[in-house]
Amino acid sequence: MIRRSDFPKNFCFGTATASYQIEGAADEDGRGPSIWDVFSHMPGKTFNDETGDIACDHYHRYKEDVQIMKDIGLDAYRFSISWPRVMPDGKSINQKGIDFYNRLVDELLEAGITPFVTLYHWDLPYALHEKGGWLNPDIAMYFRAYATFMFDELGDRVKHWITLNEPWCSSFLGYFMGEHAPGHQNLQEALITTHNLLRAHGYAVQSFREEVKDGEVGLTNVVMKIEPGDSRPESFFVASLVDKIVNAWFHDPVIFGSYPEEVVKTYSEKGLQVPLDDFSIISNPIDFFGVNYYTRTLVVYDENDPLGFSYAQGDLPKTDMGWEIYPQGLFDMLVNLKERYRLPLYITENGIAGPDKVENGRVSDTYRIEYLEKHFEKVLEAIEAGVDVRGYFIWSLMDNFEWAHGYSKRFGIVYIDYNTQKRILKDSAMWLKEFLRS
Ligand code: GCO
Repeated sequence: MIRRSDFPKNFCFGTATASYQIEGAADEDGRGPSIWDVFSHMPGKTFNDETGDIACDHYHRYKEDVQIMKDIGLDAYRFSISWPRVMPDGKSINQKGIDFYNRLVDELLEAGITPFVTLYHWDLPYALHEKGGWLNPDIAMYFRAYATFMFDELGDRVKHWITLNEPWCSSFLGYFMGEHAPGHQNLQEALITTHNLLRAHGYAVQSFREEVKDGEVGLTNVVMKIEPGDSRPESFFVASLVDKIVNAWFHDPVIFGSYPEEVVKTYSEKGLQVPLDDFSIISNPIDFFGVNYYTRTLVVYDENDPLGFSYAQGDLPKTDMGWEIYPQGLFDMLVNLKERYRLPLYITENGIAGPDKVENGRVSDTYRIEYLEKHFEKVLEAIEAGVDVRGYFIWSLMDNFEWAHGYSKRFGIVYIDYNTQKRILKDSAMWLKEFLRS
């Protein structure tokens, strides 16, 4: 059995959340609307038309939530700042909004929990969206100003910062596949928004170096293990291309100052414009990559698809999201990232959604314990293989608003009864508590 003491001394275990998914209090204390407020209020965009208006009511219950983490014995907590809460129009300061994060940070520090702050987890102020949002190149400067403000306000106490969470989702799910806010379906826009996200990231890193001298800053990407879904050589070829489309596209510019050439060529051949400016900003040196890992993705050659591939179903056991459970992929990707980029890594998200129910006051999520244990083992193997992994954050602390899936997917180690806002520690949380003491 794996034990905490098998991990390096300074290795930190935490949980992760995101503002729009947990905070609620959407109209309170001067918060402005974000693209997710507007999107989730449009009929048909989310499961049962659910929204983050109330979510887990964390805005009011943060003390209880911090106490829960303290009881479990967690070292760290990764949360995100709601940009429209601190800057309702994207640029003017809302003191009550910043007060909330000050209280949260103080509460965490008092509980002995290290805060890891994500600046952008998808809730763009709607006022900025109306100015073109991520399509507008000026967005990078708005983001820099917002980031600078947050570094000034919290940088004395918060030493671990993540600029963006999963720019792939913001750009490709939001602007190409239409599943996420703002719901556009245009590949050219996805390429422009990716670039502006990366520029925003780079400017924020630049400001971080001026504002926070004794901290670290990084970027979190969703890291997908891409494998061919059949044995045709063409499928092997597209698997390698898709790996670069989803993974290297979001890492290479930050480290090498360029997009992977093969992908630039593929897009250009389709008549798409790939923005190629500002790489010196984008590649401002960072301190770590955050890795969000959930599953592998199978792709096969598809001559009818404009980019030549389609997704395939695998036959491994699946989670409630329909994602295959594949711990080996975490090990493989950690090793790949190490070899290609040579940066320290944090696993900033990993976890599983399942059909959790309260029975006699208990939630027995044995499958989640197994999932976590197997992934912990792979992290340890990666460390033993020489990968510099510094921490692991479970997605998520508590059940929450799972974007287009509304409240239908439960990822938490803490169960939320959405009628009463009661928090119930699932068996996985009890297991984790034991593990952290071991
Ligand atoms: C993501 C986001 C989280 C999700 C989680 C489960 O990776 O999509 O960072 O906000 O809730 O990943 O899908």
